[in-house]
Amino acid sequence: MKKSLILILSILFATVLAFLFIPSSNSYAAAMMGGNSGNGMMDNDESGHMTEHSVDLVKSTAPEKELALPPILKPDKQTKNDVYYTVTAKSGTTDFKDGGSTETLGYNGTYLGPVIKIRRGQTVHIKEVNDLNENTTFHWHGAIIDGKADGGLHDPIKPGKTKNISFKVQQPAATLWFHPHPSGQTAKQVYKGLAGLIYVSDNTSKNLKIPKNYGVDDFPLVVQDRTFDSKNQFNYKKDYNSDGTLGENILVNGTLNPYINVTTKFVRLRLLNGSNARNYTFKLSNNQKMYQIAGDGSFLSKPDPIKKLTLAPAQRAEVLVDTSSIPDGESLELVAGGIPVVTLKMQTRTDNIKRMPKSLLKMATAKAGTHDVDKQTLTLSGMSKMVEINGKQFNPDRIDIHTKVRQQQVWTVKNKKQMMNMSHPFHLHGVQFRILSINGHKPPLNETGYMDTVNLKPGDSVKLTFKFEEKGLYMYHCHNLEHEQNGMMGQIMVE
Ligand SMILES: [Cu+2]
Repeated sequence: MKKSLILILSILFATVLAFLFIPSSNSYAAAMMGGNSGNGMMDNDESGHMTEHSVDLVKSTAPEKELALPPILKPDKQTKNDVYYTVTAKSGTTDFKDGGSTETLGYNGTYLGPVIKIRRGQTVHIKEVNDLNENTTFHWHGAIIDGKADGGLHDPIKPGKTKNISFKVQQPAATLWFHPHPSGQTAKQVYKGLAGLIYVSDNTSKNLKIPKNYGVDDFPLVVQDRTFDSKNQFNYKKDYNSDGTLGENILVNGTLNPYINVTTKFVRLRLLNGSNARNYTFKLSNNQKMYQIAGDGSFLSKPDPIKKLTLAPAQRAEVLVDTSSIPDGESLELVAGGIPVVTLKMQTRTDNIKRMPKSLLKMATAKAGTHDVDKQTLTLSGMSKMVEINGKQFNPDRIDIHTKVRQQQVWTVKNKKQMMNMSHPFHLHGVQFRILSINGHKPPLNETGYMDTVNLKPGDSVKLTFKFEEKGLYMYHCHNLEHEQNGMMGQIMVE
């Protein structure tokens, strides 16, 4: 009797242990395999190869919650042509789910940051405050901005210190973002919550008949993947992977299992892939088309009807969803890799716009200049801690490229095909570029606008053209933040 009880108890104990440890040992094993690529890409059709280093997204079991909306940042002061803001990086705690608060970082809050609204032609003054206990920088991702204000790793702001920057907005309407870029700490600080949105407006965005009522028919979606440890913490050290840190839960604007009440026929979703390393392929659950209207740095020339949309880390896209075929009371999900990202719940809806605009932004086809062009070829290669550009790891004391302001540039960026290979999102600071070609072919419509991050699949060769409108030192790098930190980065001096 006593022996059999002990036997039953030990079987129970072993089962409980197995349940407790299998998930973490799996992700540990997956992380340790390192390597191969796809990088947590859920849609294998996008990466074209299987991944060993993967942490699968899981469907949230958290109770559904209305999507959190980042506050619109109130200016400290505003005149006809100038606007003044204060942005403070700080630490705090955030309640994401039952079981305790999570230690996080945020701008002017505890997780993520506010939306900063700026207008073309305006001069923006930002007071950057570091209330963290370590160095940080404020990088204005996608902004055409002086190298000194760009927030690269040469300009760390020490704990308790402040930096003031100013820049004139000289780019078209777009959804940009900001995040830290300090040496060695970027990936961890972003993972813990430092990221915010910038909405650039201009006459085109003002005049277009598209949804633009914030939080009513125009929603930001900052999509991130995070793992909560047993104490509900983001344990960056434990989750770290040298080929990109992945999490199993999708957070949208910091909300787990979010929904939106849809009260209009058309909904505008401004997507930012704010993850360290995961790619997402977004679709609607009923497989209907979305209409992409904007990419990283501008509207497209016209809406692009698409059934799916892949965004690599740092990339943005704006899509319009036509909900007219969905009855009141039903819902539609935006999904990625079969996992719900956000649920759109249909209420009684008003016709906020009658129809999709036929055209959006007048834009000439991107062309490479024929003479007086600075040409560069950058080859991304390697994996894990040995990631390189043109065979070199990043060196802060080395300027890789020298060029002149307003010089026409044509860069060929290649992702070298290797045995173990990954996709790399290539990001260039201080400019918005146009894609001339991808593997010798014209880019698809949704990559014909202005962009600052282009995703290169293994073997891809992408030709870009742009000019630096401002002077200074700028970084270019893989936006898989662990790759960036491990050396897949270079710098260009613009004089
Ligand atoms: Cu990379």
